[in-house]
Amino acid sequence: MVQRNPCIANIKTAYLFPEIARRRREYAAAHPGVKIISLGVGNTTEPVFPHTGGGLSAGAAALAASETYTGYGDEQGLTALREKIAAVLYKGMVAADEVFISDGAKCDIGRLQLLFGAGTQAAVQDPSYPVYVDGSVLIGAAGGAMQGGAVYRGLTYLPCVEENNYFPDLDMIPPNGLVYFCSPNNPTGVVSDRKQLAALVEAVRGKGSIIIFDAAYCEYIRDPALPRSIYEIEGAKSCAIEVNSFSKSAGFTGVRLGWSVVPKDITYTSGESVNTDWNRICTTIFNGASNIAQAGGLAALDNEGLKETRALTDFYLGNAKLIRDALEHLEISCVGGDNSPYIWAHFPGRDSWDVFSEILEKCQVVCTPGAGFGPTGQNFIRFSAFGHRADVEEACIRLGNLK
Ligand code: PGU
Repeated sequence: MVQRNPCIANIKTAYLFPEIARRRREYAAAHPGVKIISLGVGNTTEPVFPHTGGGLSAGAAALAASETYTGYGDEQGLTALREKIAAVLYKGMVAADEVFISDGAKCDIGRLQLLFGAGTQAAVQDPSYPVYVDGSVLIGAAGGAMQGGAVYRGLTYLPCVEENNYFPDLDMIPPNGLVYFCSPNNPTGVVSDRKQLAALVEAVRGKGSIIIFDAAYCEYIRDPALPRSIYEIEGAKSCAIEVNSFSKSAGFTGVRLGWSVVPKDITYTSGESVNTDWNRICTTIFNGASNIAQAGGLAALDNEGLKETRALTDFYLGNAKLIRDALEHLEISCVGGDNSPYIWAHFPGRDSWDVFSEILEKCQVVCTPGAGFGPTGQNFIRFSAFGHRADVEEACIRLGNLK
């Protein structure tokens, strides 16, 4: 018999979103014929726009002709796409060989942890995208099993709550460790401003730590004063890795395309280059993103494609406004939804799984219980703005049943 990886035994039994899907199925089975609307998992619903879709089609067609067929590409991604991301999205703040194309931000968050391995101190915003926590536990970084509630021993939870404007106490960041930081934030929808991120970078540099900055929702930022990338902050190139994705900007959740920026300035305690190791990891256990997806990514970064990104994100932000207005009409206090596709709604004194069940039963709307994102999420519900407009409108009317 082969021994089970003890880190797997440490992890919570189910990943958050499959658990929500299970409860939805259970409800649907008990209530046949009822139309359930999902404002739960952040999954895109609208078709890829024509110019970007044309890139995907051309990528597929190229594979079907002998003159244009390509097999494996460079593990780090197409040079043209790395260059285009560096030039168009980062305006030259990062170099093409610091950009590594991936099959999505979630997969990269998992793989990046191989750079640091077991025993690494890790801090997460509380609440946060569960992959930072579960991924850390899987690799043994958190070093321990659950402590009770939703808390893992060995992980530092940085509460981000109304009282601190959803920005953590930087003194709590562990030295020589990792800090996962997401802005626009999943699940709160709050975006950190320039001053806050400058303080984060300064604190992290002072502690000899590294930020894993998740910018998956940066295309939802409408306020021009808010930073879209951590590299807009001075000093970040020596202490921050950024993960990003075409999922929510181009509707590529099912296509699978993302990237990580690993600056050459970042070194370990030993002085070795993190960028060189990331290159080694990518070439060893990743065989490159799909060439069809990358052809779509190139099109998404053309001027026409960028207009499509704006239109798609405008659409989901329109949904977010409807949801936020509906909740505020019910006098439910919330944040997010203006520069982000998530709304974080407060249900004081209530258990978030109970509120989840109440919303499912009274409104036939699926949402995400805040407790799934960490201990401070206990009295909150996350509403996702990803949905067809008519469904979102109907869901907003049904939320009136909560009165
Ligand atoms: N980073 C953040 C902050 C996310 O919220 C998500 C998706 C990803 C990365 C994943 O990006 P990919 O490039 O598509 O891999 N979060 C969604 C979907 C749930 C999930 O498990 O990824 C959500 O509902 O939170």
